[in-house]
Amino acid sequence: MSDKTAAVKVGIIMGSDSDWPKIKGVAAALDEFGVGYEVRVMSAHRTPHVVGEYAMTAVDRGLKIVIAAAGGAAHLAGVVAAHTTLPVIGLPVPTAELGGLDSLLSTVQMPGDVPVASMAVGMGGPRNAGLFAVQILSLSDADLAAKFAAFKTGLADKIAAKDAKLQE
Ligand code: RP5
Repeated sequence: MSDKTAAVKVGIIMGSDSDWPKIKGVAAALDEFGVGYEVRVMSAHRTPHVVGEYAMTAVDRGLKIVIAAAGGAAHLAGVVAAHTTLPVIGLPVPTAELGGLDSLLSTVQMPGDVPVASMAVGMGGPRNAGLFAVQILSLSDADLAAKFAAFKTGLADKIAAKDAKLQE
């Protein structure tokens, strides 16, 4: 669960509530690091004005990063990036029809001058979106940076332990 006392720094938005079961790993990653976030449903196609308003007011509301997840014709991250100076992380959601290749291409293929940092479809995509947000926030937060460094050390320790077990 989100730490209600933590300042909300990350906006997690998705094109439909049907995306949530596939992307909730984003929130889990932020929870691990105690980063505050909000979760909203809004659609680049079904509620375009809501998306525009959200993106245009994000800086004033104290957000530092927006993570935008969508599937199919996944324009949500791009539309947010068009309306804010904040870094935007795009999360392509797997689809039944085309396996998420549709989501990936429509998220990642941004025109020059409007960057979106696109994560993987499925696999570690949602978790990596959360971790990438933590890394960005770590640049101006020494405590968070120390936590992330400890997390990286932990990863290396786990792999070393697995390798050592194989050598037994
Ligand atoms: C996209 O359309 C959403 O992000 C979702 O992945 C997809 C299907 O939405 P629903 O029809 O389930 O609401 O905009």
